[in-house]
Amino acid sequence: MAYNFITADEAAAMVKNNDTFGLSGFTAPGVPKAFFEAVARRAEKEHEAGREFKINVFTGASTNDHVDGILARTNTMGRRAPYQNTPDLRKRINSHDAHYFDRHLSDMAQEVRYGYYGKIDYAVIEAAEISEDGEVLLGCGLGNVPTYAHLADKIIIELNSRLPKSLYGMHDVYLPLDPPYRREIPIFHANDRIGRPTLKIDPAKVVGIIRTDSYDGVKPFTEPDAMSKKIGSNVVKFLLSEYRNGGLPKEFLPLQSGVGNVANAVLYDLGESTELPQFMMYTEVIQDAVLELMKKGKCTFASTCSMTFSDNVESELFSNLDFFHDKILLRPAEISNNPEVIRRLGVIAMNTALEADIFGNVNSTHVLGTRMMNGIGGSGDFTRNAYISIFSCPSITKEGAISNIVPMVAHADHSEHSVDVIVTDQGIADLRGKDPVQRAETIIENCANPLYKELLWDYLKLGKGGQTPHTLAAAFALHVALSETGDMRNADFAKYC
Ligand code: 0RQ
Repeated sequence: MAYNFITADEAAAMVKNNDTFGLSGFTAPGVPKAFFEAVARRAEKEHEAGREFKINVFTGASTNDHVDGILARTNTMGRRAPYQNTPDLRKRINSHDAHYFDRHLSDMAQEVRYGYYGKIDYAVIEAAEISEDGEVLLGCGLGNVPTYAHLADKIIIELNSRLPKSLYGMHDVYLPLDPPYRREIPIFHANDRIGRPTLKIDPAKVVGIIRTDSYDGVKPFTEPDAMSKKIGSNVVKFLLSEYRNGGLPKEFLPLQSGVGNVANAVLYDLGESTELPQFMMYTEVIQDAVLELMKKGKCTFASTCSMTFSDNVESELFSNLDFFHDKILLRPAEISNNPEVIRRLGVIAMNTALEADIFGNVNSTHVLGTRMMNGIGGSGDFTRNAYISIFSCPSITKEGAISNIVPMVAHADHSEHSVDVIVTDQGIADLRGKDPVQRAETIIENCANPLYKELLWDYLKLGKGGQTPHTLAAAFALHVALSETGDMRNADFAKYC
């Protein structure tokens, strides 16, 4: 079949107000880079002419400035799910210009297939290559592309000449059946391959191919700061002691790690440890540190949804693909984050909290319980199903004006029933087997910052009984003090009791 090569502006001219798009990719990699810039240009003209023009965007996870950034700045974003992390879009979400619903990443594809969110008008897919009969060689991030491509009425391909054809074989494209026909996901080791190396689409749906030529634009990895190093070294201390005490099997277990500085610091320290054996990763994102661990032979394999490498590291990967080819497998989000597989493999989950409370509940998403930061991402998929689930955060933020350990989280993403361990720069709180008061004592003693310890002990002592001795009127005293005075240290429980 002969495809129609078009410009991004020609593709954008086809778009109608309120169309819904499903995108390839997960974090910046694999996400389209030209089409939505053109849609934003079109939107500006429509808005100038006084016409309503917004689109709905469903992704794998966060995207890049070419999608979320530009659509937010031009106020073109309508509905958006399941995860984002762009400052401009965050503003639109918190002012209700964009309607964001924050879902577990493993759930999104099946929920779209179940019909929760209506029909998908277009799938927009970044590709390294497409054959005449519709075999698509995908880029460096998959997300929910198999589902979006399957359900969309029309498909737009962005053919990126930067992507080497030698990526062939690094993808594991798999679309499960839906209930009541769903079978087991047959992954028994992190490196089991279950799907196809390419995405098969119906070539008749392709309305145009846009040529592109750019990197994913992931910012270079910076050396972890002192706080991240302290937290990272405490996480590693905990893993090592578990390993020594037989709390983890001698073969070790696959790791999941979130994104950011702390995750990189943990991986770096794990690489330095001579005591820990080689390990695999079963995760949603791999960052620069993982390639280093692979070169050292410490990490032998990574199953992931995306290779979120900075541009330099991505170039290094592309020029050494022979070495990395059989060490990395890219899967769709509902497989990389699949609860059944995570539980079967016994994944060690390491994620980040905005704040944790003294009883072990975690807020990963809402600043002061109201303002959306990013979203739950894959943290819930892994936390709930992990062999052991670790949350880390600094003990204080903004030079001590904020305690990240609070009496009660102002929004709960991960409950006391799923969180096993909390780690800060101050230390480690192992919550397993402890009742709520014992958990509170451990968290205050080991994880709270000295600036806040007394305040948190005072709160615990206020309790008048019950298994979880909250004093409801005073539970948010630290948050209220932060919003009213700019500093949680001004909290005054006496005002409420
Ligand atoms: O603000 O940007 O003004 O400096 O929040 O905080 O410490 O830089 O932390 O970048 O690692 O993000 C939970 C948001 C942490 C992230 C979260 C302020 C702080 C700073 C950012 P500034 P840090 P990080 C893998 C799994 C959910 C998704 C997930 C996240 C800014 O890890 O989105 O886990 N997780 N996915 O100053 C007010 C507090 C605060 C606070 C920090 N308690 N109150 N502000 N800040 N704590 C990835 C995927 O799913 C793809």
